[in-house]
Amino acid sequence: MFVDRIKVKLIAGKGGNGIVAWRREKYIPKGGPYGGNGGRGGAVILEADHDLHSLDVFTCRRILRAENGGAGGINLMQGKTGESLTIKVPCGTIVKDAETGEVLYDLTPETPIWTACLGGRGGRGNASFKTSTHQAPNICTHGVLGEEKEVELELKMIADVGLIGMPNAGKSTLMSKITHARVKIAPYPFTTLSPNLSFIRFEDYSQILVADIPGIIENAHLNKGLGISFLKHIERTSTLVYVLDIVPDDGHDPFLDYEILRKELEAYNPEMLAKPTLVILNKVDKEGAEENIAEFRKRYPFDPSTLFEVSAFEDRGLKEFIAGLRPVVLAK
Ligand SMILES: Nc1nc2c(ncn2[C@@H]2O[C@H](COP(=O)(O)OP(=O)(O)OP(=O)(O)O)[C@@H](O)[C@H]2O)c(=O)[nH]1
Ligand SMILES: [Mg+2]
Repeated sequence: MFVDRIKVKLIAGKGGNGIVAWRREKYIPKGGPYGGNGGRGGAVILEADHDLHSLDVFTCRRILRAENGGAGGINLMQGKTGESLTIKVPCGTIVKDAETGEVLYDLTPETPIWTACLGGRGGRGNASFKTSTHQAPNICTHGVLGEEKEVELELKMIADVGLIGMPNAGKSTLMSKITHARVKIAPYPFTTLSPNLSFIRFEDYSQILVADIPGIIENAHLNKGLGISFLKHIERTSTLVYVLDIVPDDGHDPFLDYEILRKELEAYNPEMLAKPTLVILNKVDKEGAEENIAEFRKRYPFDPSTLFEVSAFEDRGLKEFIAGLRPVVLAK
């Protein structure tokens, strides 16, 4: 399961209690109050991490709790400060109030750390209540509860590039050839059921994160097929790559696929059409590909630098595609 939004509860540590104690030493009669203060509870801190790309880990960690402060001790001992809990999340995670949806914080490379919940203060031991007129206070206070927040973590961007196409267009095959991802490929629709993410790595150590997104069909924006969640995923990639089967097995018009995909994106959010876009005409090894390619080029006069003839299966045209993709992504 690829998780790009999830609700979690953050609980900072409770402050430790103060205690009542008395100094008892030989030759020091009426030693006075000697109970220490409790320690502060640990805070919950969120930290952006470049190496993380999904929120999957939180599916089995819904409640994230920092350590409580320790109670004060005798002999004026201060309680132990609770350890803070630092939670690593992908760069570009937005933290929202789970109920109101209000954005509480945006974890970006410029603002990578947020103290989400402060730990509770420790309680006071009886020694801290001693005054000139009240020499033997018999009171102490409890530690305060730590702050608590129910938040929704959401990834603003899931990848640099989103592969969009009809089911069975060859997106996963392409993904398996241009990245090191091992993904499921099969000759039937809806093989991919949740996005796969992986990198194209370059010799200079730069990289492009690619998302292989499940197939989109007509009326996906009305939640048909695997529905709207994948349009949401596409919305959260910065460059779009249409993958079209140039000779569909059932003989339908391949140009229709392109039209449908565009319409679905537009119906969901017209701003998606403004994203940098490349088109892959896949399966050019199939019979009849040449005529369809010529027809496609005639109907849609794409800039040649954005249209690629590829056979993901036979490893054709992939180098050219990656070379064309790189400057587009880097320009973002
Ligand atoms: N002839 C040919 N077949 C291909 C090519 N690329 C993929 N295929 C085949 O097309 C079928 C579907 O490939 P997938 O990569 O699973 O397609 P997908 O777009 O990921 O499909 P969904 O996950 O269902 O959306 C498989 O049988 C692939 O072997 C190609 O370039 N040429
Ligand atoms: Mg697939």
